Amino acid sequence: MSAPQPADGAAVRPWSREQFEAQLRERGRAYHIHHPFNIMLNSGRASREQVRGWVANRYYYQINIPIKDAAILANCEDRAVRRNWVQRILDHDGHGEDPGGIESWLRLADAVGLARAQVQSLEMVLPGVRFAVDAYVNFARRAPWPESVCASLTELFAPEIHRQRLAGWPQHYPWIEPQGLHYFQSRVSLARRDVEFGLAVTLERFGTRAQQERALAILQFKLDILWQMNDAMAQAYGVSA
Ligand code: AHQ
Repeated sequence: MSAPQPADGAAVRPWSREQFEAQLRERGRAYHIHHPFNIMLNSGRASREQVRGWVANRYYYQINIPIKDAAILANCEDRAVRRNWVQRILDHDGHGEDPGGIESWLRLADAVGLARAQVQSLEMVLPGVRFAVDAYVNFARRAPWPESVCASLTELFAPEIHRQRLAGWPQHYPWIEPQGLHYFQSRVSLARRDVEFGLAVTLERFGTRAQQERALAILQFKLDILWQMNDAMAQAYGVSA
């Protein structure tokens, strides 16, 4: 996607950092918090089958995050960036006494009444979810690492979606054992920490107007990945208005 060129052929001036950040944040209107399936889930109207389907399908996304992040590390020549980014893998795979986010997600599966073995078999993962997640991992394998950092910025909008779950699910879904929600609690602060670094890298590395427009296109690509996962689940499990 090339930047708009004025008639006289002069390059369009880049946005200031503040303007560029505002442009990135404005894309939050397409975040999956606004998808009908997520709205159903977070407003308490999901059935047990729909909640279980969501947990089993999102498990595929969760186990691929550290693989995606390892691809970014493999592409990144900048030691300072790698020193920061490696923490994301440890957060999900676990480290020392911390069992990690993937284990927390399996505890969420336990809490909603799914058998771990069934979730780990990936037999419930829908084609549309698998394709969307694989598109994200393959993007990170192929793209320059700053572009993959930019793609992670959908987490600009993640603290709110986690807070919605923590605020609503206990009374919406009393049948879910409360300790299963630990993952959402952990992500509120981790997402904020991760996004602070990712945003600083993106504002720094995407300097020309053409690069800034590219960053917006990358963010839209990742927003579409999250949206498509919800589309696939709505199609498979139904979505009540
Ligand atoms: O639990 C999530 C997570 O660990 C990550 C990592 C980050 C990335 O690298 O793209 N994105 C992300 C997200 C997580 N949870 C999603 C949710 O709705 O629970 C949100 C998702 C994101 O906003 O990209």
